[in-house]
Amino acid sequence: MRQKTNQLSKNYINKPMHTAYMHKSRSYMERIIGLLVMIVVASSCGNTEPPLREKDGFIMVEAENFESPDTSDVRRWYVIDSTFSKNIQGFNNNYYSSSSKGKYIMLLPDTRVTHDDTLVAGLNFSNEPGKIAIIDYPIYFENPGKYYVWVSAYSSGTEDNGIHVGINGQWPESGARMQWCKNKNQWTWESKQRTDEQHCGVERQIYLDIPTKGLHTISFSMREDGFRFDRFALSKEYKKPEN
Ligand SMILES: [Ca+2]
Ligand SMILES: [Ca+2]
Repeated sequence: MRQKTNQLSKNYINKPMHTAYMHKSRSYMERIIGLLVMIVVASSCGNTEPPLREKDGFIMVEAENFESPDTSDVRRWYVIDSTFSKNIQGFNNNYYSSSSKGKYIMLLPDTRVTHDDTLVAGLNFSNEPGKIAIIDYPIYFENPGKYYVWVSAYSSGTEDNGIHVGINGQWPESGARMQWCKNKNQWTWESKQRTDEQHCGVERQIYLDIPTKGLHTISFSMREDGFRFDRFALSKEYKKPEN
């Protein structure tokens, strides 16, 4: 016992050995810290979804994979699937089973269902893009240029069939007033722009210009509440996406 105590005191007062121990200890701590940093970086990478990527002039995106910068708006996009059970005005049916991946999004509440319901600009209708219920989709583009925007929507009336699309916080005229008229009560791909002359929309007028190779944010905003949105596609060709 005495011998051990003596040995400990000897080590304690033996400066070169003590310094060596400190160096060894610091080196060990540095390795631990380095390891912890690697674990944190690895886990954060694991939690980060890789960005959506355009390929060969085409990309298709599930609408339910949106990012929402503002959930406090007068209208909100709700993800509708087999588990949705909220009681919100205007939601009285569920079309998830026929939607892609069993999910779609819907703008609720829906207070203007028929033409006789009161239109309140800024509440259940917005002819101005980028004002209400904006949702974002960051997408990496290999090939910049002009892309037609196609959206698969489910319209069951005359007041649930309009939406706007924009890019990087800008809302160009070529993304305003996407419109659906035909094929009610089924998921329908469309790429038409409503105009004063053509209420059912004009082909080839809904498009976005992707300015550079790299990451850009594609956004949608409300035109009419009650809009049901399953997925969208950006395509250099004006061609209806295949289901
Ligand atoms: Ca509506
Ligand atoms: Ca979907």
